[in-house]
Parts: sequence; structure tokens; C-alpha cells
Amino acid sequence: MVDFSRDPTARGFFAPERFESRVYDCEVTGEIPKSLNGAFVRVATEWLYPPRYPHDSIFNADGLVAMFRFRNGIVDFTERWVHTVRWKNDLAARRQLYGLYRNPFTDDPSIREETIAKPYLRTLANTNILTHGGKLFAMKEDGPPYELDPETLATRGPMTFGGKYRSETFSAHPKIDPVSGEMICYGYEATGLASNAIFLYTVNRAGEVTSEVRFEAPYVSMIHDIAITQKHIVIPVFGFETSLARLKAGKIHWAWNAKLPTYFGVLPRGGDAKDIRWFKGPLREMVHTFNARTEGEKVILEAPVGESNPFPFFPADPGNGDPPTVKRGWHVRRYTMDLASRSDGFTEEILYSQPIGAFGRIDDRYISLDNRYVYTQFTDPARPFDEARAGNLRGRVTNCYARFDLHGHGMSTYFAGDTHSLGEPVFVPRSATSPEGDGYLIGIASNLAEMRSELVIADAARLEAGDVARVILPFRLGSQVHGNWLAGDHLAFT
Ligand code: V55
Ligand code: FE
Repeated sequence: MVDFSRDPTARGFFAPERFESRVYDCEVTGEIPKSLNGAFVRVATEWLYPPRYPHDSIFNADGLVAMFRFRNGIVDFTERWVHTVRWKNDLAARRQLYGLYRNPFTDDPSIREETIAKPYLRTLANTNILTHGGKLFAMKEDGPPYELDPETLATRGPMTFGGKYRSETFSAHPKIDPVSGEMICYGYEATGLASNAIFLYTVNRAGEVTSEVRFEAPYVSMIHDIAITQKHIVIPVFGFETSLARLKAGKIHWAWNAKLPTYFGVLPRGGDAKDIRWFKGPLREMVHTFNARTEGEKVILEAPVGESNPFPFFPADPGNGDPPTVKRGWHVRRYTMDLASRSDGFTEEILYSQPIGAFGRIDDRYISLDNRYVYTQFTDPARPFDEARAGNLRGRVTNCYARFDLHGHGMSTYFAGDTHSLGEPVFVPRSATSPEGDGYLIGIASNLAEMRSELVIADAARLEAGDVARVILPFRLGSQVHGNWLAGDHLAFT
């Protein structure tokens, strides 16, 4: 029996949707730029079956992928589940067999022996969706990516990279170098549950693994995202901890621990495990990065950063929680690691006092290069909010996108409306050759008043001007983790 009544988050706008769908020629307001030829793809977390444990993380829900296919000003929409091993097993059993987030010891006895031995079989492909090497794939950091058919979003199966990818895990944030076309990707807990092995790979344009580096983390933690420069790879390690003992005790995979330090690993590209240098400092929370660059002997990283536990479903063990004095929320911050210095510390600057959200995006053509702009979402409590139509969420909806200028010329803001809440923004260049920042900011807005989702399109250089166009869906979409724009010539769409 499917019963979501124990789950307090399964109400209202983000109540489970659970269906696959196709909408031909979506409703549009405004005018979609004809140059937008490609697809916006996104992945949401959505339970096929309710969780076995009410205190579980939404990160343990199945992946529901969606595509808005744009051509000549019209948009077709498709949404499909990622048919992972786990999704198929649950559907065959007609119930939730899998226990807590990344803890196979809490799985149903009928599968537990296998999932403890091969925890990567539990992966959900629910975090990010990207193309590289002519393939479209959805990812989660605890197992292999799943390749999808770019036309239908049907699941093709786990990716193997010709057998040369040896980590048991992948990441939701591989980085594609726009100069070489290479993908830098990695897995942590690479050799099994709570292992501190990190395997890092370079995959060429053709999708073949060309290098592997194996090294160890200073402690086992969530390495959700990295950053690359033309010369280095930066690996943030902070704040979460796990152990086999913890997992055997039946607890959720991660605990926050405010007593842990932050480390930034700096590995030269093309280097070996012995070349990695760990810079250490006070605890920060950096689930996502904006970008990084190498300037002489300095490696500079910008990111949306906080100082406290971002995830209430991964609480601290007694005594390890955040002190009451800790700064809450995220800010645009810059970190500098000086390779010429003998010190193993890093320096930190808060670039803007404006509180922001946890997502951080740039014009992806500038990954690893010297970018000027960063994009994120934030809550502006001073904007109008229509409580009568959208409910009692004043000050809690994410009503704006922001563009911050790293050269110091301030921020600009897009406001989604007085009944709307926004997910992660994605930058789409106007054309392949347009300069940095010349293009559109797009993403999904939840229309709380009309209980439907809308894809908003704003001019990234004129955010204050509001929408260029909106694509209106006749239903709600689940809570997005990440989305990306795929230029039309990346894949053979029909
Ligand atoms: C994140 C999301 C995940 C996960 C680990 O947003 C980190 C961060 C949707 O799953 O497993
Ligand atoms: Fe992420």
C-alpha cells in the first residue's frame, strides 16, 4: 500500500506527483527567443514509494528527470523516472525495499546482503543531469551515472566508461573543461562504504578515461562538488562525517560535526597523488562552488558558502552541533590558496553582504577560466508577497535570482512574482560566440497560487527587466536539485 500520510513534507506544492508525462507545444507567455535551440534538462527528487523511515532525507528519493525541448520558439516537455536498479526492484516488489539515505544496513532483509556488499546498487541518479561524450546521463554521488535516451529520456543503464572507471561511486558535479572538452570527474568513498579513497579521472571528448589518480581524503566527508582551473583541481572537504560503525548502528549516512576543520585539496592537473596539497582552516559549508582559477602561484576559488549545517536531516551527534554564535545562511565568498607559501592555511573574503542561496552557477563556457559573473537565487523579504493566493510563506519563498559582479560592480536582481518560488538558475549563452554574461537566465518557478510550475526566461544582462518569456506547465514539478541547458548541436535531437 502506498501511504504518504506519515511524511509531513508530502503536502502542498511538493506533494508527490509520481507520474511520467509528455506535453506537446507547451503554453507560453511572452516570446521565446528563436535562438534558444536545445533543451533544458532537470532532475527532481520524488519518492516512487514512501520512505521506510520518516526521518529520512529527501536526497534518498528517486530521480525524476524532465526535458523542455526548445526549437523555433516552441517547447515540448517530457518527464520520466530514471529506471535505476533500485527503482526497478521497488516496482517489482510493489514497496520500498531500501532503507535510510546511503545506509544499506537498514534495507529490507531480502536485499540487504547484496546492498551491503555493493552499496552503489542503491544509487538513484537524482542529483544532476548533463551531457559529455555525446551521452546524456543522470547522476548521484553514491554510484555510477545512468545513461538516458536524449529523445525519450528512457533509461539505457549504468555507464562504465569502457571499464576504465574504477571508483564504485561517481559525482553529481563532474566539471567539463571548455578548452579541452575533457570531463574531470571523481568518486569519493570510492572503494566502499565509509572508505576514505578518492579516485579522480579525466575523460576525453570521446568519453574515454585518459587518466586516474587515487588519493585519500583527510577524513571521510561529503565531497559534493569540486572546482577546476586550467592548472589545478580544488577538492573541498568539510563538516560531515560517517563511519562503518555508524552505518551498522542503523543511522543515516552523514552527521554534521561543527568541530571538524575545512580542507581544500589542490591537485595539479596531470599530477599524481603525491602532488596534492591540503590547505586547512576553520569550518565552512561549501556544498557547491562557483568557479576557480590559477593566477601565478595562487589558486582562487569562489563559492556560495555558509558556516552551519545546511541539511536538517543530517543532524550532529550530541555535543557536535553548531555553536549558537555561528553565522547562518550563504554568502559569495572567495578563498585563496598560495602554493608559494609554506603555510597550509587559506585566506577568505566575503565579497557581498547580501545573503544568497546554496546554488551557484556561472556561464559554463568559463569553467576553469577567469569569469566575471556568478548567478544564484535568494530570498528578498522586501518584495511583495500575495499571502491570500500563495499561502503563509512570506519571507520563506526564494523569490529572486541574482547576478553578482566579481569585479565589484554590484548585483542585479530578477523577481519572479508575488506568488512564485524559484529553483536553481542556469545560464544560457545567446550564441556560442557571445561574450560572457550575454544570454539568458532560466529555471523553474513554482507558482504557488495556481499550483503549477513555470520555466522562466530572463535576459541575464537585464535581470531587473523581468521575463522575456515563460513556459507554463499544467501541473506541478517536483523539487529540483540541478538542471542544465544542452545546446541543440550537442546531441542528435529530432
Ligand atoms: C546533495 C544532494 C544529494 C545528495 C548529496 O544538494 C548532496 C546536495 C539529491 O541528493 O545525495
Ligand atoms: Fe549539487
